Amino acid sequence: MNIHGRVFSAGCAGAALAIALTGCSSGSGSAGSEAAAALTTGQTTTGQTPASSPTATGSSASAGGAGSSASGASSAAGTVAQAQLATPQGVEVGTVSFAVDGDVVTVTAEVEGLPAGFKGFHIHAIGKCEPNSPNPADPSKVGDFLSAGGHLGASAAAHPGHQGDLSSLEVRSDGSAELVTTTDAFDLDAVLDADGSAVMVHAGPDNFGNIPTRYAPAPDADTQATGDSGGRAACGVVTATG
Ligand SMILES: [Cu+2]
Repeated sequence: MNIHGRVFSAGCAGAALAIALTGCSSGSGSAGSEAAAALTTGQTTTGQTPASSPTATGSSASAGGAGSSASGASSAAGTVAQAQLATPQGVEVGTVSFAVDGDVVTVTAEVEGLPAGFKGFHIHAIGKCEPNSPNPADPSKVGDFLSAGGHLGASAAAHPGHQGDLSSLEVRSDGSAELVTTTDAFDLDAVLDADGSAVMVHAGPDNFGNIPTRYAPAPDADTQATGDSGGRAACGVVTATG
């Protein structure tokens, strides 16, 4: 409760701020929703819009509104790191902010312009968001954002026990989603390490390794590595905001 109030009330103190900042979901018809609608309108449902510039401009509300640089945007109080999410086509689709209180990291996501439904949402181990890139564990595999590697902490546990495993995004019918979740599974030093980290939104839902044995003997290696949430739909390199 406290977290929710802190995050949203801080970013929506007044009408002007509500226009400048995405994530002002406390009222109906927020600026964030309008931005989402505008972006969705300018984009196909699969996010394959070739004209990325106008769409990216339209999504600037998620980065703090007119005149704000992406790095200067802060959609959550106490933000110490942030990631700007974009599709493989370069269309900006939202912002993920990180705030720290003791051992607890609060992750706040504001997303728009994505297909509706639950989407797997993780921190991946390498701070690269490259379309059509090789999987570092198996360079013969090439695909969108594969160079971001596996989940943060994947070598130490099976999914959903990875440090980078997070609650899923639920994208609404208008293509937007908001998520505030907390974790003590990692600290920011692990995210902002030498090779960085990337926030990933997947194309499909995460099964969290929950495969009842009436379907299969046990989750297989792929499930334990990924949660089977499909392709990588949007990615953002995590950067410190100072
Ligand atoms: Cu992932």
